[in-house]
Amino acid sequence: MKLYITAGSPYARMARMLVIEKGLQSRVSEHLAQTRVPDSPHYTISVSGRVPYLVCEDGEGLEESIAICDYLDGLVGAPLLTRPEPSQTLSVARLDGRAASLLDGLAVWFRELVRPANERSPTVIQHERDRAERLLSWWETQIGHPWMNGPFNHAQLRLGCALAFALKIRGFEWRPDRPALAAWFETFSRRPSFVATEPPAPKK
Ligand SMILES: N[C@@H](CCC(=O)N[C@@H](CS)C(=O)NCC(=O)O)C(=O)O
Repeated sequence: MKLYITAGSPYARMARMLVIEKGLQSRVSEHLAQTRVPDSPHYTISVSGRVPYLVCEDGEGLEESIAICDYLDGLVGAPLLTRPEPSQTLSVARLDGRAASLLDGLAVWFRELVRPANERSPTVIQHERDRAERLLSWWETQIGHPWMNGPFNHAQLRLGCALAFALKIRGFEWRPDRPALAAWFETFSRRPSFVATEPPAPKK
């Protein structure tokens, strides 16, 4: 199978981590895609042009990081990504939603910052910074939730990749005021799959 990625994509990192977590390295090869440029060859492979994009064992493609992670998780061995019991569904949906919201907002913010200076919107940058600050402070109060500290799951994977991505935003240091979240991230960042997928430092 071919997994299309960019080195710095936090969404692709989720899928790349799952490949390692499930020991699927011999069945999944990584391929760098060119995104956000006109006429990228990637558009002939993935109609949306996004990463991660996995060409599955049936030869068809699949996008969306969580869908790819779930597919990989089901390929071999016991499932790694824990699913909520019916009684946990609502509280887990809240955690999943806020991890997704944090990551999606950070992606918009980061994308704005890497645009040419004359195309950047200060309004968008401020809006996304404020959203990130609010969500990170919410996570500081919620990170002790048992779902975030038990067996591995979507929310942990997405939050961990989001927190790492936030640290790639130059000048944005979320940890000093959020010691509980920082301690959780410190533990998360010791996962070998996380260490192995560390993206290169962004261009200055
Ligand atoms: N919801 C998608 C988001 C994927 C996404 O936005 N990926 C970015 C890279 S971080 C991308 O491919 N951007 C290329 C583009 O916008 O054309 C997922 O979870 O996989």
